[in-house]
Amino acid sequence: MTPKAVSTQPIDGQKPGTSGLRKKTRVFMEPNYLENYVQSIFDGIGGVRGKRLVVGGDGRYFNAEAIQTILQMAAANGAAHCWVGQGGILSTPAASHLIRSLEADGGLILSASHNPGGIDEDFGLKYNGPNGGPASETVTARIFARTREIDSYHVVEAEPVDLSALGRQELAGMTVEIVDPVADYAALMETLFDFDALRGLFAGGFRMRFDAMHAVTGPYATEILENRLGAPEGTVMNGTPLPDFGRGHPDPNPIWARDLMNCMYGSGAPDFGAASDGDGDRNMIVGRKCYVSPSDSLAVLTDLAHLAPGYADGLAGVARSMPTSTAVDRVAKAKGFACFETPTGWKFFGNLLDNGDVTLCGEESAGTGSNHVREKDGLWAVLLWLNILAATGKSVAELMRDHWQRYGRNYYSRHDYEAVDSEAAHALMDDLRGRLAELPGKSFGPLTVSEADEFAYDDPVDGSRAEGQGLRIHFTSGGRVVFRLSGTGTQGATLRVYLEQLETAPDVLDQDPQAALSDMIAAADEIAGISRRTGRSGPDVVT
Ligand code: VG1
Ligand code: CO
Repeated sequence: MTPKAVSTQPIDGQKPGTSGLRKKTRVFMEPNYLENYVQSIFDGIGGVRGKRLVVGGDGRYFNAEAIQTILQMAAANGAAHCWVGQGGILSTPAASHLIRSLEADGGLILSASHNPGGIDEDFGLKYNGPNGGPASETVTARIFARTREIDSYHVVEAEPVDLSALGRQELAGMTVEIVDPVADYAALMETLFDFDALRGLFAGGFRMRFDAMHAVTGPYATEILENRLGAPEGTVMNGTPLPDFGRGHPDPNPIWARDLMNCMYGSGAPDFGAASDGDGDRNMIVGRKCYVSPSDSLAVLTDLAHLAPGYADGLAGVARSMPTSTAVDRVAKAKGFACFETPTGWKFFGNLLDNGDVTLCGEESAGTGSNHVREKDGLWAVLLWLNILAATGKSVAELMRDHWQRYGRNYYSRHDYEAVDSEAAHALMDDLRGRLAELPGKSFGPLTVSEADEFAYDDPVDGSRAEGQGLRIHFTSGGRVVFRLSGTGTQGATLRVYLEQLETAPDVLDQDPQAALSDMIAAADEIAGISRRTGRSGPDVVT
């Protein structure tokens, strides 16, 4: 089992996107593809000799095989110790927690998150640093640079590790330790939330459905909600992780979590519904006949987090990604703490969290989290909602009504145009970028542009700058539309159009968001020529 060096050549396109490298599974399975990328990660972080790493993934097709390769390469590169979730399973937030609590040097997380899984679907891999968070852009740039010049990788030929057996094994001088993927994470949740109150809630007849979408949160939700909190068996739907997620899209939104939506809007709906994504870092919240948009969820949690023991002292500040609605900004203002605006992707929250500037963070894409880990965390958000419901005794619909009455309502929607011809999508963005300066003062239907720019972010902690983070058109009405291209897709380009309009008049707080935003939807199409350039008559996904 002596390590050997295998010669290789750079492979095009191994550039990490919003959240690591995502490609079609078959691409990851091509000769040397995974190996090149793993060696580039190791080289990009200055080698792994003597280091201790956490490894795990969301259980999708190719998860276990890829873990064996990673372990054989970590051993060959001199790593001292790898902790692996049993069966190769670790949710993204659980991996983040393990890196932090074990004081590991970092971790490799295998997931393409909300993208479907299977041999003809998607696979992904990302590196998280010693703070438990996704690598910064400086580090991913170094990793990418290595993929452009790599000429060999190191691997040991060895029998596969038994991923099912808890405890320590040895692999060519490296210790592999298989750990329970759920236990430490569940224990962390017990320190943040009032589990007695939550047990009381379920004992009192409160009913919920949690849709794990056949993805990684199944075992976590079953242990926490059913075993520890006493929710009835069957509370967790689709709770067994499957390599192809039951052929579904493990993306918790009203389109892909249709069964849950039908249940929550049907007769005899339970009190509360929630869903998570492939790797367990996203959350969808829905009350009885009341879907909560992720941006609103962030605002409500920011307003009421102090009702949970882990946040009883209040929040240091909050952060949201730029396209996320400004609902949370008004809560922060009312409470007197800072609200930061960052580019899309959790990696941009890391410095603010490490520096103690913010306690809660969120994205419009159903990501919410706090300083307990350095990733967004689906089940955490569900438990915080449950804690707030228990503490207030109110329903989701009542909480939303209270919130909008007090702060106004940011009507919000995201329209996605998926698998668009890449050239057409880039031409749309390039053309719009070129016209930004001439837009102010122009009218589109009843809307007049007040400002237009391209978002760039200067990190207040390390001074780094991220440019080209989305085109923003503000209107004199106070509303805005944002255009950006996705950095997680694997086919063509995905155009995301984010629409937002604040309403404060008490009699207009109950509209359908698509109706409330109809003028802006028309204006967005006119401004960017979406249908003309993409050949699409409407978006593929509306959230
Ligand atoms: C999307 C979301 C972004 C999220 C990212 C990773 O990125 O918009 O908010 O952080 O996915 O989430 P993009 O570049 O496709 O818009 V996950 O749950 O994939 O780790
Ligand atoms: Co995810």
